[in-house]
Amino acid sequence: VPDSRPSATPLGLEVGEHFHYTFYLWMCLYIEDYVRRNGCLRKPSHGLDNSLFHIALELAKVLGDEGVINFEDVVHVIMKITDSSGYCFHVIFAADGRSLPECFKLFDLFHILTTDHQTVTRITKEVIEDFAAENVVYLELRTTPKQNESKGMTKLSYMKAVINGIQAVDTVDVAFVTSGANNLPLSETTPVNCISNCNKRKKIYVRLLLSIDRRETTASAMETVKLARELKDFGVVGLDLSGNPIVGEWETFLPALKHAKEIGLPITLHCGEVPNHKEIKAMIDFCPQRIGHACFLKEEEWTRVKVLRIPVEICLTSNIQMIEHDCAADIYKVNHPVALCTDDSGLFSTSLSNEYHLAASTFGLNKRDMFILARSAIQFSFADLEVKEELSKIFCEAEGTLF
Ligand code: 6MZ
Repeated sequence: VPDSRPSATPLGLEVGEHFHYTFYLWMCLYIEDYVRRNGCLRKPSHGLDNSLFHIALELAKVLGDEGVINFEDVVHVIMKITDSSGYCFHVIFAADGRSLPECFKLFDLFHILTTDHQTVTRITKEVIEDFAAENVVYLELRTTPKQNESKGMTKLSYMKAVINGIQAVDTVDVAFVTSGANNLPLSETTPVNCISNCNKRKKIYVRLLLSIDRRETTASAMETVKLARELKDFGVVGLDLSGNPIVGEWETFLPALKHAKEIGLPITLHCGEVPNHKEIKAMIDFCPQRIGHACFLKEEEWTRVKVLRIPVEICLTSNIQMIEHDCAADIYKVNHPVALCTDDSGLFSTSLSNEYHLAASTFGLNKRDMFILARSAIQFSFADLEVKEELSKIFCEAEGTLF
């Protein structure tokens, strides 16, 4: 599928000018690989894969209409593997055994399909509604502010789109903005303390972490830290370092992360997703408020994490499927501070309930153990004291009805 159009790289991603060819090709390769390993396509076990499929299709259609991609090529791939019995495109998004490079290719695809203001707003809204539908009461949502000249997008306008998405949620009450919002550079956004249509609805606290992608430069990382500070009153409570763990050097992000520390922004680091022990050591020395994944820590590195009591974000599905490593069992057993997280619930075809289900079966937890696990995460959240107290009250009330 030769691409005669000019460079179509809305995010400056590494896909280059032949991206629609790449897009087509690796989707096919993935399907073939899947079929080779599993002998067949399989039906989705739940709705998630399918909805992701529909959204991907829908977004591809919009990009097709705009001439950014050739929609027919994408549809062709989709239709080719859709038969009358309902086997469908979900196979591309079924996370079974997807390797680390494959996952990051998929992230790149999602960025191509999703990075315009309108879509960012929509996805933010839907993600919150999905989590709230599972009775999640506090959501720390992380996202990478992106600059995309072809869409007139700056990191700030990207964040405006995210905030608009939070404010657009209408199926649940969202407790979001804290205070002082009027002085911030988001004049079009109407700050609210609680978006509420009626009294007896579900309520979810939403806070944001701004991610620095490991592909970024020092200056770009610094820009994200400054943005996080500016948006402190818009629910931004901290920073995250993420992205492909084999890309980028710790030293590139260190100045920005140090600055974040100096101005009092909590930090979580994706740490030890690959056995890069020089980096793992430097990350632990940095003493972040939390680390995520922590799959390839050596005994002595673990000892330091435990001594420093650095809480660990556990993403069971993501770790087992992407990193092919069960990192969590030991940490849980030694009573180290942990929080169960989903990673990207769409990409990993999971939900928080599913992660708790997995934790229960992996660690042999009963209902009370799971309750304690969920409640203990309150103290590791980056929310302010007031929110933590509110959350503790919610758990206290729930405890009375559950046990
Ligand atoms: C490393 C991860 C990740 O850009 O849509 N991200 N980085 N490891 C992981 N799991 C093993 N899961 C997600 O958020 C998606 C971005 O989050 C990072 C990736 O950089 C991905 O591009 P946005 O906000």
